Amino acid sequence: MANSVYIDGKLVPADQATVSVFDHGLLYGDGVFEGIRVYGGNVFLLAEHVDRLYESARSIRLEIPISNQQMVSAVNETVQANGIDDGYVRLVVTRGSGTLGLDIRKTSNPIVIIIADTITLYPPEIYERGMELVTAGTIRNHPGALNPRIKSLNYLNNILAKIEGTDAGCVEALMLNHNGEVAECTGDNVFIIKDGLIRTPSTEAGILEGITRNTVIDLAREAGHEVQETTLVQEDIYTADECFLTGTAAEVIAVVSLDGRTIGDGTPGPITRDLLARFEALTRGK
Ligand code: PXG
Repeated sequence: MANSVYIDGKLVPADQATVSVFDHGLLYGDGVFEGIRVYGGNVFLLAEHVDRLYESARSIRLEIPISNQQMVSAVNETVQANGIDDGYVRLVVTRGSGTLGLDIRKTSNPIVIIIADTITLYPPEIYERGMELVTAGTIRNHPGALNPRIKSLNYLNNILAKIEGTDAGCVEALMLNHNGEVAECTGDNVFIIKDGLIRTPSTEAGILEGITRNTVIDLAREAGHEVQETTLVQEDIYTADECFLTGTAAEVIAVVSLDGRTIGDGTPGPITRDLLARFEALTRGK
């Protein structure tokens, strides 16, 4: 466990880092968060994650009490204080405590929390053999209700889909949008490869615009691949040559079946493995 946690402007021992039961982050899921990787003591794409945090906050009309630059410094300070070399940062901003009731004007003092810890990964055999996926019956939030581009503390939509996945013996689940198109997984973006062309749902599908997704798109284009952001349906995944997921926790991971249907030859494909190698070279200097 982390030994010190940044909360409300200070680093405090982890067991003393507490929030009020009247915090609207707890009472209503009213707040935003980020999950960021640390590789070799460096916080990976910290500026991009902090920018996305401030954008999420702006979308829910939450004013973060410190500047973007102060946030960057506080994250680095917390990582150093915990001696994290390879690990994970959880950044949380809650609405702060207030009276019962939804009115944000009755809250005060948004709370900034930074936890720097180690990370639990999917088991190594899933990386070697590839992941099996099922499609969840729970559809991704309609962008007109709670836009998936906002990384809010309200993650029940994803949790309900994840339960369907784990009930089916999978570690992730595919989520469709309100139009029945492929959106994303519960905590990962999805890509397919067909006839050498790499395709991924566009942000219009109602997804979180993953930072790993954008990094992998750049890496793929640098390697000379064509990448299309487009509409995908389940059938495109069933008939793909390769499929993989991207995310801060998972990095790049092959998908070998969806709903019991084998994708390609049922093993992690060559382009997926090449992109994973490029991602590892970028993050670990391999
Ligand atoms: N879609 C959703 C819904 C996510 O929550 C991604 C895609 C991938 O985005 P990034 O930017 O990570 O490539 C996510 C990321 C956590 C945690 O603590 C959640 C995520 C990432 C890291 C930690 O639950 N979700």
